[in-house]
Amino acid sequence: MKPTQLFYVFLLIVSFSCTKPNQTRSLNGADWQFAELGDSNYSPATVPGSVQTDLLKLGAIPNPFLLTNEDSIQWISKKDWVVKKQFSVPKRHLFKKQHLLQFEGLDTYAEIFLNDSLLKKTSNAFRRFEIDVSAILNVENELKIIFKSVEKIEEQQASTLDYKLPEASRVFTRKPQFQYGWDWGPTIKTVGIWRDVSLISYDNLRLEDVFLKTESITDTLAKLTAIITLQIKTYDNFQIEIENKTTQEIFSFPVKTRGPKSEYKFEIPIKNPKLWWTHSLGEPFLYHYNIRVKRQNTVVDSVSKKIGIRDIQLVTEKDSIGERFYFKLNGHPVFMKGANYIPQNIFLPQVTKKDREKLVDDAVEANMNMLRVWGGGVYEDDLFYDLCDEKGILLWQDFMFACAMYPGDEIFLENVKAEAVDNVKRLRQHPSIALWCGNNENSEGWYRWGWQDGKTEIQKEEIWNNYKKVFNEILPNIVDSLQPSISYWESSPKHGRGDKRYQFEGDAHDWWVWHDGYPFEHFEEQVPRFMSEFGFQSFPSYEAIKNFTQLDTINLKHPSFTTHQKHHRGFALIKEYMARDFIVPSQDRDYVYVSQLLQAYGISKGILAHRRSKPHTMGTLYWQLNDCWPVVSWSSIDGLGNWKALHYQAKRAFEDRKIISWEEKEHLKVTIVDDTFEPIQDSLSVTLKDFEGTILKKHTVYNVKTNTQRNGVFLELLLADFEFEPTRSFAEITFGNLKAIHYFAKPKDLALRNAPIEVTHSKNKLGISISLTSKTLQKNIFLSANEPGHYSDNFFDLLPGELKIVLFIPKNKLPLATSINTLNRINNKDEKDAPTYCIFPVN
Ligand code: BMA
Repeated sequence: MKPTQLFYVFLLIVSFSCTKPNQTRSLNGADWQFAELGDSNYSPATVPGSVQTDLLKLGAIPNPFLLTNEDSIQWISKKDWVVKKQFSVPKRHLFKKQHLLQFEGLDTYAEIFLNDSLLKKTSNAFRRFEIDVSAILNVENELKIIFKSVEKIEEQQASTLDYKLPEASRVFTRKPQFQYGWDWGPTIKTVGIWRDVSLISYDNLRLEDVFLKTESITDTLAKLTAIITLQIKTYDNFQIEIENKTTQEIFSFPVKTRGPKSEYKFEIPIKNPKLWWTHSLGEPFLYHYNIRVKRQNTVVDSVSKKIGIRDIQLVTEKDSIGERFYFKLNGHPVFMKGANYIPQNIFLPQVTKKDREKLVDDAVEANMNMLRVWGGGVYEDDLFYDLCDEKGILLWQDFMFACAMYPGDEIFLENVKAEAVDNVKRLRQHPSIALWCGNNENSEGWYRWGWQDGKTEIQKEEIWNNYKKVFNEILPNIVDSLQPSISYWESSPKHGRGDKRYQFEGDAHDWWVWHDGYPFEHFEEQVPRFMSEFGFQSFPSYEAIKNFTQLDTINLKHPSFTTHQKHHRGFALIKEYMARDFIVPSQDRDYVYVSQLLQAYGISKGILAHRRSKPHTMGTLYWQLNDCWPVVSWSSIDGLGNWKALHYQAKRAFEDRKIISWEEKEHLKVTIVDDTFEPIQDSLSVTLKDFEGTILKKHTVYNVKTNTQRNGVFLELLLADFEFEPTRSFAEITFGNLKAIHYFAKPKDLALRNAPIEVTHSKNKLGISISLTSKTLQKNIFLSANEPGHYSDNFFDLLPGELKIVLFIPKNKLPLATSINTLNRINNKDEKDAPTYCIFPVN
């Protein structure tokens, strides 16, 4: 034996006899390479990433977010691609007994090779794969993944059926469905390694999964079971330590390992538990845990968890009119306020931690307590759920199926099963998860969208049976076995808008407004038990428009709008609705502004109608919170992260205590919705004023007490008793420090006056503080700077004599002079008039 060989034998003995911690090495990075299959010229690639973003970085394709470039990159998903990396493993790691390659996300039809051995073929971008590579791992390695074109495979799969599945071939591929084109998103079918890749090496055992399951909660005790799954190589005695870092308690359990994969259960109590609440109702309190496996006093493997103790239930009991639909958090019914969330970028790995934090903060700031992770997107990254846990946002989590009927062959069903297990296991620890929902609009589509036309009875039966297998068997069974404390809901909405039960049972989507052209007032009629979708489009910010048109000015005739407005009737509908309620401006810049006011006007009408129907209605989630690129869409935050008028308006409409007024049978009616746990008492006043602030009449009701469970009419005035001109007056309604404005005419009919706004400013640490005042009512003042940034308030009404202070927080360091535009020409028929324009020198 040579001395070097002797050395290795020695090392081997050392490594076998003592205990070393497990190793996880990230294989992410910019040191990957990619090429079209068959091409020997490789170019640099980044993981996580996609072939599209690598090509973009190389300058080989134009930026698909700009102009009409989206069309020119469609060839990419028609090809097969290779992504590879050389990596070395230090000898001391190679000695470990077990080596696993772990892929968190492969998009999508992948063939994985290590050192030229085919390890596995995969076909699901939503799954995590672990492959044992112990037998073939070397010091020097090449990991190679071939991605097959989704289009070729889908074509082949479609040809095995004697009917066409609605809506498109995307149903055969388990990858984000919105990437096949949506009415707010581009068609970009990404290809590549979209989540982390790592190499896990161990000797004795590995913590595969830890779930700290809450069994029961009382004021004095939360009973938890720690369910710990170990992958075991060495059968031996171990110690499992569960440390509650928050209470500084350590629970220690001896374990004698059994089979190669075993589940262990331990009881771990929390005395006098502090509950997790949404940010609006309390503190989203989290307990911090460390779970360690020890052998001979060495920590072999460990994991940290943050958990929330809370009880969340979906209540769907029958009542006299149908079936209720509301969430109970820690025993209290909670009215849900929020929006539908879609992926933040079509190139999913491009979403940064900062982007994620900002969006969840934006939801919290707008007084939302629930987001719906919509089924056409993705099961989001862990960080998104961590943020919702920390910031107190509940999540309605769809499984990733949307607007289609899916196949039901054995391979597909097995694939779906594995995907659901992976994701429910990954997400079940998050206190933010409130519901698992099977799909978005699949059953509504089947019954209402003509999908059954032209199909034989046998074909229809087969398609519907396949639907039932996934959404009535596989998914509910998995939720029930892995996260039994959370409800499963088959499909959103429960009934389509053609169904009589729409208003009385389950959740609903109101697309009478927009798709069917109904006026916004429709939101106030047929109010359902829980509105999980309703929406209206607007243009994005000037910044976003200038970005994709690549112009310095706003030009709505620019050809890039052919790809940046995805709804075939989108522009016509915006114009039609605008003409109903607003004066349609002729200048493009003003049109963009009024389109946002229109969206905010319509959607807040809906929100307030739903809120004042509490407890008949117990939730309102508008469509949609955000965008995945810069586009004209239903979002309240555009693709560059800018708040549209709707987001500011939603913030006002979602306030926990809110005065809501409406007109009914010649009366002005007022309620105060109170979503807190603490009713308050005060005087409720309605002051009628003209646009110059002259008081025409005041009416006060004393000792009004809010009701946190249900709403009632607190004040009712016969309008005929007032002498006023509806187009020249408004009512200022106050209750303690709450305030609301009621207009008696549509925005287009208000006789607004052109009067100056006095604007002063000062610079402070955070940005620019802008003070505004005017002698006359100024409706919907829109502040816009030539610098990107955020405003503490915007698109607001300035009452006569009121002093309003707005903080502008710039995204970047401010240049020497910043110009801020105050635009409020919503009723200015004289288009030539220039809006107020101020240049603010910064120094
Ligand atoms: C809803 C959503 C999406 C769509 C939106 C606007 O039904 O589920 O499918 O983008 O309508 O049309």
